[in-house]
Amino acid sequence: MRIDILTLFPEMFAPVLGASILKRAADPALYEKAAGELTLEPHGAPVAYHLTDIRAYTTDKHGKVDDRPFGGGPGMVMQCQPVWDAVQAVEKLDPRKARRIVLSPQGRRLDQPLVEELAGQPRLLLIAGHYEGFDQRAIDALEPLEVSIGDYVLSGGELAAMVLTDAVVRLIPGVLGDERSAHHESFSAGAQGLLDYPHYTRPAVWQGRTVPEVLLSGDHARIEAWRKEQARHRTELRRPDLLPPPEPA
Ligand code: 6GU
Repeated sequence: MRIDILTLFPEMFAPVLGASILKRAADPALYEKAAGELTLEPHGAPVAYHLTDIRAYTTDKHGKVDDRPFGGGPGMVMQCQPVWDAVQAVEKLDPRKARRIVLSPQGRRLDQPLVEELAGQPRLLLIAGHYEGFDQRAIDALEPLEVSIGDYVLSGGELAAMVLTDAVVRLIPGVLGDERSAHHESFSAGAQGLLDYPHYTRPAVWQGRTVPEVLLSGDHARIEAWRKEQARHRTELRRPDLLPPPEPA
């Protein structure tokens, strides 16, 4: 998958895309043996990131990309020209049609089904706005999917773009070492929409706290049943909204 990110703050992304799973996903050295079994980008990794500074596309001689809102009010609005021209230029860099996404608190709330759908796309183009957001005419002309990451307000779409990128990239084949890890976690189809069960590792006793006996038993059927029960119990307690509605009497 190619992921284009358009932003006024490309420097925000380097530390996040340059660490852990997001870094591994774009490192061709890790996929030399896997060629043939996986879909790889031209440089040889499952994912390619491409960052674009929207300001580089403004035709304003002072580099301006925003202006005061018509009708008055606080804050600044990002103008149509820089973002439109940036999208046109970036889309030409690759023949694959990009799924355009604007990160916005007015968007569709991101959830795991949407993440899974996006993970199946060959190319995403993420547009992060700042200030009070984009001139509505830019949104109308671009016809993007607008996506929010939750009901709270961020200063800009950049952190939301990183959250979306992380959630999507870890589902791309080859990115996680063990394909089962993604499948069983909270909210994935493999966990049937339940929260995850609790995890334990060595030592078996820490500050007087023990590990549930069943996990040391070696009885894999019992372990699986215990984990299922824990997941259901936790979900009931913490997130009853995730459980299927009870059958009407
Ligand atoms: Cl995508 N952008 C901003 N500015 N705030 C948000 C958001 C996005 N999602 C939740 N809050």
